[in-house]
Amino acid sequence: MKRTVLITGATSGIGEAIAHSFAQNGDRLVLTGRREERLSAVKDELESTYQATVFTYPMDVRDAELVATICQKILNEVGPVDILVNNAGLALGLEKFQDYVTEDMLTMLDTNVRGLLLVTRQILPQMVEKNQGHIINIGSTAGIYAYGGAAVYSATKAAVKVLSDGIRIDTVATDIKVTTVQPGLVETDFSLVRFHGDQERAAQFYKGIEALQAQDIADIVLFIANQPRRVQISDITIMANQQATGFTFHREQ
Ligand code: NDP
Ligand code: 8X3
Repeated sequence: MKRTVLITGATSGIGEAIAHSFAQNGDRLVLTGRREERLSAVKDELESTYQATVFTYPMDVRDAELVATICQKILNEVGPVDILVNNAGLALGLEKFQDYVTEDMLTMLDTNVRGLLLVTRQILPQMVEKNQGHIINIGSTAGIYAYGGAAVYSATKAAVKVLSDGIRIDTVATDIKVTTVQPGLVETDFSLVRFHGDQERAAQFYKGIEALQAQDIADIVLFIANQPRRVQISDITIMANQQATGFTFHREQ
């Protein structure tokens, strides 16, 4: 049966790849993100490639009022959400905590933590009402292993894991599943965003490393969502082959 899958941050990278996987699987998609033209482009591609049903709603997850309005609009116009993938997120900067730009710290916190809980707070009640649903939160290996220059990013991703665990406890008497997906190094626009659009620095970062691809994570997310009712994958960590912890990896010279 077709499910309705709401994905935050579906305009690029992992979120976009997840949209492809669910579309190919025959599910209905509700895509959000800030860049409207990217949302339209992804929708067009999914419709033409998979004949998928796709709805798009531009949304900045940091804006509490907007999130409430858009989520209620989605529930009214599209109907109940079966699977929520909280993927929108970012790292900004890679400096020692004492040197960090305060605004960058707050943007990470607002997007990765506040945004995730604002969206989930809007969508979860109708799942509870239906006694069914799946929340898939994109954490990171950074949430398990802190690394230099990433104290705040790592803390936001640790918070994602703990929020998932807490929500799983609060919904334990229901059929709702909660999963944290913790990817390691994935080659997307992540580093370009982290380095404030510095293309050379972003490309340099992946040099000599066979990083994971967004589709690798998307395949795993679909696998998680396609388990039978009795199976709940609570957490999963996926590293690149030459990655040992969050930021310990082997680089070919
Ligand atoms: P991308 O930069 O390619 O994608 C980030 C997505 O998040 C975009 O679609 C962007 O959309 C969206 N986003 C960012 N800020 C906001 C906001 N305020 N409101 C709504 N959407 C927002 O990076 P990735 O695909 O790599 O990142 C996706 C997730 O995966 C993030 O949570 C990231 O932390 C996590 N992750 C990434 C890893 C990696 O190595 N790449 C590894 C582990 C986890 P738009 O700009 O249109 O709003
Ligand atoms: C992103 C993965 O290792 O670049 O969450 O921090 S890493």
